[in-house]
Amino acid sequence: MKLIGMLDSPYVRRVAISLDLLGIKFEHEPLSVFSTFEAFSRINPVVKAPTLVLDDGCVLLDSTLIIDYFETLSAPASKLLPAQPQALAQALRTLGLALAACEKTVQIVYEHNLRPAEKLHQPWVERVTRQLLAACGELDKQLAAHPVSGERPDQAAVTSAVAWSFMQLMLPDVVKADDFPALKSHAARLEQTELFKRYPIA
Ligand SMILES: N[C@@H](CCC(=O)N[C@@H](CS)C(=O)NCC(=O)O)C(=O)O
Repeated sequence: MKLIGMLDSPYVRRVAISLDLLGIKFEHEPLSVFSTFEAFSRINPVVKAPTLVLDDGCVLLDSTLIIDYFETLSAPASKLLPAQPQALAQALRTLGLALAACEKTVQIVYEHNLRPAEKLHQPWVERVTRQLLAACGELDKQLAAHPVSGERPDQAAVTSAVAWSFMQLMLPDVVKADDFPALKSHAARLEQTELFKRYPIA
């Protein structure tokens, strides 16, 4: 089984860390959706990271769907999402906020890096920035109200930390670390673990 994509993508990184937590062995091929577009397209013509090639050749895409596939196959004690409905709803809310923050960060980065400067659409950047900061604010409150404890992080904990590190790598001047203390300390704690260090963001 092969995971395709670079670890500076929060989507690729959350899949790598989740597979590791679930005890799934995989090979990692760090192809870029930009600098190695052609090589990537030979594996997945849609060129989306992450792409996961199963042993039978089936090609999966989208981090949430890839993780869901392995979560479904996992024994109850190994799962990364809680089974109890109230706890599940809280975990999914955390995840939704973290994924929205990733999406908005990617949109801002692409707006700046992929468009010619004169084509940058400032009202769009402002709208997306507002959405990004709202997602971070809600996520910070969510983590403060539902702190993650224990040795083994769950899916919400992994994805929140991965999302935060991605935002700090890409947009530290937009998402100011000290404005989101719960998120900052949560990510700092997980980034120090051997698990996270095995999949460095850069
Ligand atoms: N919802 C998707 C988002 C994946 C995504 O947008 N990945 C970026 C890399 S961070 C990508 O493939 N960009 C290239 C493109 O969209 O053309 C997921 O969770 O996997």
